[in-house]
Amino acid sequence: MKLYIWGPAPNPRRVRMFLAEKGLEVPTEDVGAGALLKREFLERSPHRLTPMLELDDGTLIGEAMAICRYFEALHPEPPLFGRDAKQTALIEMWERKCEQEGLLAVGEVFRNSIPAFADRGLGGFSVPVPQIPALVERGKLRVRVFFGNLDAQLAQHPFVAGDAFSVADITALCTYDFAKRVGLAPDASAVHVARWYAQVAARPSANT
Ligand SMILES: N[C@@H](CCC(=O)N[C@@H](CS)C(=O)NCC(=O)O)C(=O)O
Repeated sequence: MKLYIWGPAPNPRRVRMFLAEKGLEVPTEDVGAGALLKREFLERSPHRLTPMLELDDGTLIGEAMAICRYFEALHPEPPLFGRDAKQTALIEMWERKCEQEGLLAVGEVFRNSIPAFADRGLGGFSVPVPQIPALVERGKLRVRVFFGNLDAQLAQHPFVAGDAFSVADITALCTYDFAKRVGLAPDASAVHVARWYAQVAARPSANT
């Protein structure tokens, strides 16, 4: 088994944090080469994205949450996708919100503004995808709204999806740190996000 990652990129980091929370060690290879992925990896990977998990029988599993679910099924403790129907649904809802409204919004800013990603406005494409500067401002607006919604949720709950740490916190933390990298950390009024961040960033898994 091998996990393919790309340096500090947020999607592979979601899996690395998940594995650390589970106390699992999986052989890992960084297939990044600066702002590019190594040719050997791209030739073998149909979706051209990290993370990618390769099983011993050659099966390739992409998508961070699909990989996490694979390990959750094999190692259910501690549960990071919930224990009962209600928890599972809330975690699924918040994880998806954090990914779609948070992580993808930061990605929109990052991919459309960083010079090293010129002609790579979207990841996973083998053909040039131009950057669209107008998406940078829209992405910033989306990130601001996301952190506002997250703050309202964290005003009511200790963790993103309720009373327990879950994959929703992992995606939210990776989103927060990715946002910091592009100067989009929440402003000082997001006091509940700040309280939550101080707590989850201190977990050993956040050092991945
Ligand atoms: N939906 C995918 C997104 C994966 C993704 O966007 N990975 C980025 C790193 S964060 C990547 O490998 N991009 C390759 C590229 O830009 O060429 C997941 O959840 O794993």
